[in-house]
Amino acid sequence: MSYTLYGDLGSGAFSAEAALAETGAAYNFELVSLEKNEQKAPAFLAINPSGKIPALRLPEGDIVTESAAILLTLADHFPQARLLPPGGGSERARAYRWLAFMAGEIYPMVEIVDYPERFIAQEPAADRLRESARDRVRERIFLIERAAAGPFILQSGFSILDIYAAMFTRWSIGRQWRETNIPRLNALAETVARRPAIAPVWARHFNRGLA
Ligand SMILES: N[C@@H](CCC(=O)N[C@@H](CS)C(=O)NCC(=O)O)C(=O)O
Repeated sequence: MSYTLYGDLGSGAFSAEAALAETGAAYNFELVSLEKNEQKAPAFLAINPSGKIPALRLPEGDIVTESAAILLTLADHFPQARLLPPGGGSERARAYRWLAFMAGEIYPMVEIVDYPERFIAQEPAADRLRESARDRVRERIFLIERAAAGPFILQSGFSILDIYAAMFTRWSIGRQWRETNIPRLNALAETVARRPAIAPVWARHFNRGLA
């Protein structure tokens, strides 16, 4: 039995797939097309009732949803991949802090940027809401830029935080803003994209090499 990852290219499924690639585990990728709204189809709602990707089916059959929970689960399943610093120490606490920050403070803003009409129906107001959410994403990513130890977020080295942060650099904020305002995270994303295990995953999801 292997893992099955449900997701789309360029989506939050990137983080789960990149972590899977780092572990060396066997997995299948089941496409759930956001363009076709398949995340809201009954077949997928039976997997994740919140109608969002990614979702991961574990080899034993259980489903894990929520990108941060998937990353933590994979770090637990494959300790030899060292996706997190050792448990109980201050670096682990720091890892939890910034993982929770990205999942709780940044990811929800991305839904507003992508689907402002879910929150306010009227056209001009929806556009203003989208831009305001984009500003919040930028402000919050900037906090990670400041907190990052460099070259990775944690002093202890590469972790799932770097995969997660690299993904957020590819959404909502815009290339020019990214290159001007978050040079350390920009470089970190390029480092993540070049990791041997992740490089093919990055290319599939973001399709344009390091663009
Ligand atoms: N809290 C969820 C958010 C997942 C999420 O918003 N995924 C996006 C794709 S990146 C999605 O499925 N959007 C489709 C929708 O909201 O209808 C997580 O961390 O996994």
